[in-house]
Amino acid sequence: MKKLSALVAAAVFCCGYVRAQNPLIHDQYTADPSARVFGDSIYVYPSHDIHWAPGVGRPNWFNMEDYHVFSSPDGVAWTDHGMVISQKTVPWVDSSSYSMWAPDCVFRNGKYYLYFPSRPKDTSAGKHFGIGVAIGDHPGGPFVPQAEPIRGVAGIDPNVFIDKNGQAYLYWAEGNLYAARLREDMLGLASEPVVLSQLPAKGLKEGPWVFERKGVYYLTYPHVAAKTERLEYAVGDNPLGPFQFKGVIMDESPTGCWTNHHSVVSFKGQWYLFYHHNDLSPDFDKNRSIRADSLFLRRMGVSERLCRR
Ligand code: FUB
Repeated sequence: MKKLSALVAAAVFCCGYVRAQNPLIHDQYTADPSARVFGDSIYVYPSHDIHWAPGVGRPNWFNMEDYHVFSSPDGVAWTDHGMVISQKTVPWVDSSSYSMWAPDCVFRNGKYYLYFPSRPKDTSAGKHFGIGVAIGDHPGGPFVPQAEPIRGVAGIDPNVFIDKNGQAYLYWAEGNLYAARLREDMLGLASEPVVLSQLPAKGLKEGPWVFERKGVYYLTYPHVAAKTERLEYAVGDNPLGPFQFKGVIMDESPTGCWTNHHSVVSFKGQWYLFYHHNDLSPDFDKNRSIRADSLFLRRMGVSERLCRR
């Protein structure tokens, strides 16, 4: 058995002799990290958990009113680019919902497109989460939100994958995982949504993240197979599936954090898994903190497995 790597991912970003420590951000809660490489830096687009208080959100639940963006040239020193979107400034969002959940950001045609879910002002059609887009000239913002959410999409956890041929795809979650082609302008769907139904049927799946390596499309996602979310992956030869379940990248949180939301990115020759636990809030798992570990592909007989160690 030839191992592609035998190293254990004990710490993050082994750049030179410097090692960053998990969690990555200490002065605020951060969750749902979507990591992207833009230029020479890695950018992370997380959710921003805050404490509940009277008039601020809902007790014992996720409370998120805005997004901050973070970047780093080495994974060690992180710059907070400040608040880039607030629930108060998105025309279609219920500004008292504190529901600015997991976002993602991609670069296309000279612009940065930030995708984010939130509760719409109008929920009369039973749509409790819409997904919107905001456009910026810089990965650190500011971003200008579109007036309306994406038509035909209800759900959370947007992820955008742009294939080598330039076709962009939107993935999202609503109990199940969904996918559709995006239009060239990145602001609307170009195909009917499909359910990625070939995955384990039982247990909540959310937080899809798709990437491609050597012609193989990897779909990675949190799944509640037992008590809390673990990170699994499946592979396919088409961005719209079918995807075949392959295994577990990361087991349930040792600290009991019910959610785990992740992204996978290659930066300066190393693959990384970004995810969250609740390191800074051990007694309340909805005030979370982002982390990152190295990620490896190991050869197992004739096939390859995605492993954290
Ligand atoms: O952060 C709120 C929700 O928790 C996300 O949308 C899910 O993926 C889970 O992490």
